Amino acid sequence: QAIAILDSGVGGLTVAKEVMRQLPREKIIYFGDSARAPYGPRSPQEVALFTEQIVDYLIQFNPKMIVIACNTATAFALNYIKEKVTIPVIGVIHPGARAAISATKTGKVGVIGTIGTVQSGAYSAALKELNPAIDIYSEACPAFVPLVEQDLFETPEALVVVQDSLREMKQQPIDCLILGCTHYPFLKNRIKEVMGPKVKLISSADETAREISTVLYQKGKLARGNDIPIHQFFCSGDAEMFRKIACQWLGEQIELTP
Ligand code: DGN
Repeated sequence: QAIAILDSGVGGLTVAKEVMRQLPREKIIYFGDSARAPYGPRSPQEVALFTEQIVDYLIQFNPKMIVIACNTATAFALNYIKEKVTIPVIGVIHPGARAAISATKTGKVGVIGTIGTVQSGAYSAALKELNPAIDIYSEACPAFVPLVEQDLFETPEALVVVQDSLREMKQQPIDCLILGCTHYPFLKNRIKEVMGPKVKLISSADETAREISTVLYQKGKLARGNDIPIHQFFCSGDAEMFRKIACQWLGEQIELTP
């Protein structure tokens, strides 16, 4: 049985890569909804509907758990999907919040994400639930996802966009910054260059992979045996673009069904 991972596009590959590293025996079935990305500016109802459609599709493969590797979809659909299916479902916001709480020394945490994620207040709620004294500075960066989906994240234009988008965040007294969108680790080097060495960047991928491991362990469902899993990738949009970005990010060839 596989772990099903979904995102609005290539962003969830940042989580998939970490799962491959931490849990190399686990097979992954990945769905990237590139045709309908970005989810950021869409209404909560629409994001919830798209997430439900993808979950319905992935459920046919009888996965052992579902990972909503998209912050926007986690903010708007995690609870709904949890009620709908009988297998474990996890999102990326609580793992990201936990990682930030353990990383911050000053209690001043920045959050960047899509418009939907930032407006939902989901990170603030998750951070405050863990520690009510945390100070949170959030900012939406709607220009980032299109850069990543179009494979422009290594270009000089990307640095300009990142500089512009983080101008205010750079003035904040934070000691760590949550990359609250699974696409943003693709821009990590650019973001680091702009924010400087004093701000620690937090991606939810590591902590999400750890949570997957805990859930599977508790359910007695961790993969055993020494077979190398063959992962399966599905994408609703430009297959060649998806393949190019995925191979580059994962450092291997992938089996992709458009
Ligand atoms: N990668 C998604 C997220 O983490 O929010 C959404 C990106 C998007 O579609 N705007």
